[in-house]
Amino acid sequence: KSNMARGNLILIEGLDRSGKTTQTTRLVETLQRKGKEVELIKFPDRTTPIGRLINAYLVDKSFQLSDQSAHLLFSANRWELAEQIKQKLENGTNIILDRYVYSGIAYTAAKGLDFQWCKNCDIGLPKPDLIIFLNLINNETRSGFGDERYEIKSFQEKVKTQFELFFNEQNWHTIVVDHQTIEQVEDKVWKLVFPLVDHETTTPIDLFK
Ligand code: FDM
Repeated sequence: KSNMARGNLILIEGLDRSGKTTQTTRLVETLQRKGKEVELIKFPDRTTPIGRLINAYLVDKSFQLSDQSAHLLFSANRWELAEQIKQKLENGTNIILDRYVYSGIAYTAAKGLDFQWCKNCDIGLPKPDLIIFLNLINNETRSGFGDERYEIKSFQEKVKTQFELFFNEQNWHTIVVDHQTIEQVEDKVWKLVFPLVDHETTTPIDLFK
């Protein structure tokens, strides 16, 4: 069984308003058109019991939760789905993730918590075969912040600084999205994804360390 082709785990990360959701949706559609088995998983998954707590925390700024507790909930939300993700990959399904451990770490570390502490609870989760970070050099040009807890420009700047600490991470690719059309970004995403899905992946699923 270990020699059988498995699905690829592909992550699209980025700041708010960087186009993650548009790009993950388009990528899934493209893969489906090419006849590939593919599924989209968005974190936080707000539909699980833990996800509903996270949703309440994000939409209601009077919802009281320590930064540590909030962080652990986001991580627990990933662990809830970890076994299912592994199973699906092993059955040959490609999984596209919209946010994952790097968002988890960057958003909490931006509040001033210890970076390594932030990483610890995610150690052992399946590690993406490809990480695409949609970078916004200047988020001045993009309007449309909502009013969830983290949708404040000054905080987004801090989050970006934390994301930058991952730029040398293995499998990490950054796409600058400023002044680019959706189609131009989509094309760059596809150039990274294509080589992966074009051949059979047989290496074991790596774990986040
Ligand atoms: N977020 C997301 C975190 O703070 N930690 C996490 O582990 C994850 C996955 O939740 F502000 C933040 C990032 C964002 C918010 O995300 C909700 P979406 O993508 O806007 O739903």
